[in-house]
Amino acid sequence: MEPNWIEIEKQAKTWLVEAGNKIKKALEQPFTIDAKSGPDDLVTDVDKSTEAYFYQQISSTYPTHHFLGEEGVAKELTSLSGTVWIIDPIDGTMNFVHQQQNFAISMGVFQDGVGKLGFVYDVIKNELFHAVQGEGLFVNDKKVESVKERPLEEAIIGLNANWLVENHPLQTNLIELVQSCRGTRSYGSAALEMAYVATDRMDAYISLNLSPWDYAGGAILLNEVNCLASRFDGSTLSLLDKGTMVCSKSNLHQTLVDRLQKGASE
Ligand code: 2AM
Ligand code: CA
Ligand code: CA
Ligand code: CA
Repeated sequence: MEPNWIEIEKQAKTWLVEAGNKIKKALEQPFTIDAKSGPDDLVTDVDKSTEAYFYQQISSTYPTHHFLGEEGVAKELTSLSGTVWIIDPIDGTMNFVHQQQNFAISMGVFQDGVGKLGFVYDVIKNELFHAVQGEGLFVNDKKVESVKERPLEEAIIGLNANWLVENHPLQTNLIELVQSCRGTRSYGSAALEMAYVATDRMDAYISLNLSPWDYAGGAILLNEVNCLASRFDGSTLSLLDKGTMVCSKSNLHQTLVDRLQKGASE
């Protein structure tokens, strides 16, 4: 039976607002910070409690639905069949810790692997980007009509400058790309950066290593305004495995894939 998407959208919005309020409250008190894979890979107890909150709400309201989150509160997800919620409770944890802003909750709801509802919620700015498959993209419920296509030399590209100095096979291509575009930005939250491409604040965003919860919500937003998101080689993003990610306005996408691929094949 097809889920009631109107009801699920309403539920999801209610939970996002509630989770956002809990996060704002948590910022008023001390919270624990741990490093995961290294000093630039942080997690706090707020990341974990926020994910647990979504998992509890979703599993009690929709017991047949499945759940994938960064902090692993649910059991491992191995299949995309049925209704799957993919959630990053705090995207931009380093910003959360250091700036207490510029982070977002990211959420994508999929039916048999097809994106149905996407949400990126900037808790502090109170800016909710949300998309409904086939109905469009909205910023605080105001519809975004279209994005402007720009050539590479007029494009603003979001990326992390650390990738430019690391000894990576794609280093030369990334440097050439940065030299060819109008400018770069680095906001430190993949979900927000994807939302910014979808709302014309940037033209593209690239990352060498993202996980499904980083891009699940953003990819659904982008799809509704005719933007594209893929691996660097142009292949489809996996919702179960991590890897590279390039997203942009549709006309720019092939140019970026060609530029990024050049390094991969040499
Ligand atoms: P996170 O804050 O949820 O970890 C910039 O760091 C962007 O890359 C953020 O969206 C961040 O998500 C994501 N990211 C993915 N893998 C990361 C890692 N190993 N360390 C830091 N950030 C990571
Ligand atoms: Ca993380
Ligand atoms: Ca993330
Ligand atoms: Ca996270």
